Amino acid sequence: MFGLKLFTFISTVHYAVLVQIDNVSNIKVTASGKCITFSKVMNVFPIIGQKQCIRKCLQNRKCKSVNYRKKQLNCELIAAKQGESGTSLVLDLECDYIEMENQPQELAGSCKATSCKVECVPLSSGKPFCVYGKCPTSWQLNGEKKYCFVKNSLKWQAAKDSCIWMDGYLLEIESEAEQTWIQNKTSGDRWWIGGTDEESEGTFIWVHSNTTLNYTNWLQGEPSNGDTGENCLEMLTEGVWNDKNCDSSTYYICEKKTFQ
Ligand SMILES: [Ca+2]
Ligand SMILES: [Ca+2]
Repeated sequence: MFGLKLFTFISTVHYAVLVQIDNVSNIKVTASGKCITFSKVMNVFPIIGQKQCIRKCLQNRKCKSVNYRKKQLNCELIAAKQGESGTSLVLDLECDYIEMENQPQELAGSCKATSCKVECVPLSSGKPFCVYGKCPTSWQLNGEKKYCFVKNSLKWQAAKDSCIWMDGYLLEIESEAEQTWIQNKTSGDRWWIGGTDEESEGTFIWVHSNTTLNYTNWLQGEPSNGDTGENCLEMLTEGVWNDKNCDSSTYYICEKKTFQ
């Protein structure tokens, strides 16, 4: 009798463990034999399992879907999903296309409910660890702020994302002193900074702080909202500001607090 009870107990525990594992493996392939094409693959991980591939995507806030290439065991993280502009789903028999909705979120481990801005890695201690990219040059110190001048031309939105990836934000100029310091570092080039009037035409805000502009340094006649509309803030070669089409590409400046 005792033996039977023990057996029942063990079976129940065993069953519970099985159910738990089974839940975690409950992956839903969105489209088997198809791959998504999108100009920007965020990351590629070679020779990893499908579940691991989904885990990598769930741990990255920008990742919306993956292409899993079954023959090479290759995993591509994609910052878009089917139906979004610039994407198309194409036939590829060796590929599984998988979106992140309805996947078992527990695959992300301690990174499940993280506040990491971009990528999170669960440590063996059980704590989540936020991973950030590096400034391609080096952060330059000025008082309580530091700045990264990136001489790589991007559209405004991509420049903004790139700064977040470095654990910073697109530059916000709040005083004449800050403007002067920046200007001495940048003359001769044009740079995106973090202001936009995309939400409400004519009302520029600093997008990271979500505040209106106190200090301004507009070129005379700007902002003009010229041509087909100009909603993003750039600093011109002489340091004065201009509103410009957000889809044009130019250098950019990231900022972060020194003790962040
Ligand atoms: Ca505008
Ligand atoms: Ca303008």
